[in-house]
Amino acid sequence: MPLNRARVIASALVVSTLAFAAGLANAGGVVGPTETDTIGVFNATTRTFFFRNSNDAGVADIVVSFGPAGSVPAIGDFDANGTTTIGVYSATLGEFFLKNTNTSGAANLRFRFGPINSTLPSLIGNWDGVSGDTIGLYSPVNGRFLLRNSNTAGLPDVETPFGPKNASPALVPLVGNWSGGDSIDGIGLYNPATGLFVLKDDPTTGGVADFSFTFGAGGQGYIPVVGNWDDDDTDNIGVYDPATRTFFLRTTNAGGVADIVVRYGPTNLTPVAGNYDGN
Ligand SMILES: [Ca+2]
Ligand SMILES: [Ca+2]
Ligand SMILES: [Ca+2]
Ligand SMILES: [Ca+2]
Repeated sequence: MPLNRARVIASALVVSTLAFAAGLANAGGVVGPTETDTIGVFNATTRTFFFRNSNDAGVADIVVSFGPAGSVPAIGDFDANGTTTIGVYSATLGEFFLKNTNTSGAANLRFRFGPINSTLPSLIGNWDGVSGDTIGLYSPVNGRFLLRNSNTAGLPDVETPFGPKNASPALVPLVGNWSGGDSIDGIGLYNPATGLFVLKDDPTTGGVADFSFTFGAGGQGYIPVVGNWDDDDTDNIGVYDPATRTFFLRTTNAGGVADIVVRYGPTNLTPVAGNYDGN
């Protein structure tokens, strides 16, 4: 089984006006056999998640509304039972709202982390390899990942420097188990201007990236996504084009053409990915 679940960290909804560059193959999508991460979208206006249990076109398998106005997705496997469930981060409140089922209702976990009226993108990942996914924040100004190993209020357990400080344009933080072999999620950064992904396996130490490659054209408003699309033990990357509601997914952490191309949902939503059905 895959050693980890996927998360999507893109907090900002970026609008693209250009279609994806030619050259990406295998349109139509591929459905993984088991334990596969699959696509979803989040409507920020209504705070509604639309999860699909296969990486192909079709209607949502799970529709659930959750979270206060202004929230961004913060989904994960918080109870370590193999299923990805809903969660949101409210930058205004500086609070995470996490739930262990994909059903509406009150959060199972609600707590403060970081500043109120925050400008920091939120993160969800398994930083210590035990007890499921927990929270974090990325500080663009300091170029640091602020990671906490429990879903409770408190200070970061780890502050990891990775990537430049104050990059312009702002880099988008990523979380994924890039190399497998354990259940620890690594960190990463995506440059929306160039399409450069830089990925690091160890989330707790600074240093050079383990993977560095470009995927997809830069400057098109694409939003990165992370998931285990092919049911091996590694998470891989992809990009979502909000203008054409298209996911371009890659099953290796290297440059090249998309292995899976799926159009899903309305245009201009926020992409997410996870193992919603535990299969
Ligand atoms: Ca779960
Ligand atoms: Ca953990
Ligand atoms: Ca994979
Ligand atoms: Ca699945």
